[in-house]
Amino acid sequence: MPDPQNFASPARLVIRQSNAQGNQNAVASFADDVRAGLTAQPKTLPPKYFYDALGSQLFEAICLLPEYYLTRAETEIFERYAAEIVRQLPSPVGVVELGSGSSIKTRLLIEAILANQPELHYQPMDISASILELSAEALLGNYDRLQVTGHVGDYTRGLETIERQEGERLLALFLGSNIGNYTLTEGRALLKTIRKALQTGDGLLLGADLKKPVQVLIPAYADALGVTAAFNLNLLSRINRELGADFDLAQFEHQARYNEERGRVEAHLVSRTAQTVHLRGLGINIEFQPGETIHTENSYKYDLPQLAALAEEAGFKPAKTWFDGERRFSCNFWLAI
Ligand code: AVJ
Repeated sequence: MPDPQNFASPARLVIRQSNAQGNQNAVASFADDVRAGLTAQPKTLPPKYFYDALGSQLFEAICLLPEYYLTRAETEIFERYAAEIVRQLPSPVGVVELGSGSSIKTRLLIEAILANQPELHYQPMDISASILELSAEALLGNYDRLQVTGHVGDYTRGLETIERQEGERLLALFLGSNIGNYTLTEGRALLKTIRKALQTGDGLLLGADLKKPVQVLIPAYADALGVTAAFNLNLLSRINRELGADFDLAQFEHQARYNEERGRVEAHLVSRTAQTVHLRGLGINIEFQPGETIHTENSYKYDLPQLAALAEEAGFKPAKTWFDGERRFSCNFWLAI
């Protein structure tokens, strides 16, 4: 019998599909985005589609890899500084998180906040319904003073539905260098959208990976076990399943490249041969030259002046930055002004 005090009571959990038109619309935009990306020159696919149920779990596995230092570095920062981070805003605070995933690192911040106030309203948003539901249930089972309102879907839609309880400041979390998937221009626009959803006196905690030698970056995105390769190739498997395509995964190779000029790691799927792929659901065929790539992801790396400029352009005052012991990763607290 579950302890009634600790049982994940439905009253403390609400999960919304922020895509109001529901699932059919999501299928249509996946089809449109795949069509546009694969008929473009060079070929591209948006990284947000990595995160089906398997893709989200593969990403969790990536976070455990020895080469993928980002998650460990950010966790180290929270283990050391969580109390100081959450003290940047007066209590009571509510927490909003963009791209919450498993919410494992967030637990350290949740615990630090619950040490200062009796209850916490946590509003996670994620593109993956499965991981959002799993992590919300797990959190409610562990924290009986927590209330969770989850949003499944794109950040921009989720940000429109943010709730604020009486007298509370909001702390928005954008962790794990999730911002790195956006170009600097897109990132600036998203940060402005976040700022608009907040009020003056609220805060944003931005986890941003720092520029570093390519000898460290490439293994982080092309690990020896091949988990990142599986994560990247799973996008083709998702297209096969959801859009009736016939990608032969063995005919594509995962590749991570560092684009020095743009300051980003790029993930590609390289065609091993000349081949034609049939996308039955879209009624199109796509041809590949040997060595031709599909560019599936950018992971931008930042320096401190870049981050300061982004804060200012988006309407925030950078208040404090914390680093892991090896200064690989940064957590930046910005005050909405
Ligand atoms: C979740 C976007 C931060 O870019 O580092 C990890 C995703 N891709 N390995 C990143 C990812 C390949 C990750 N983000």
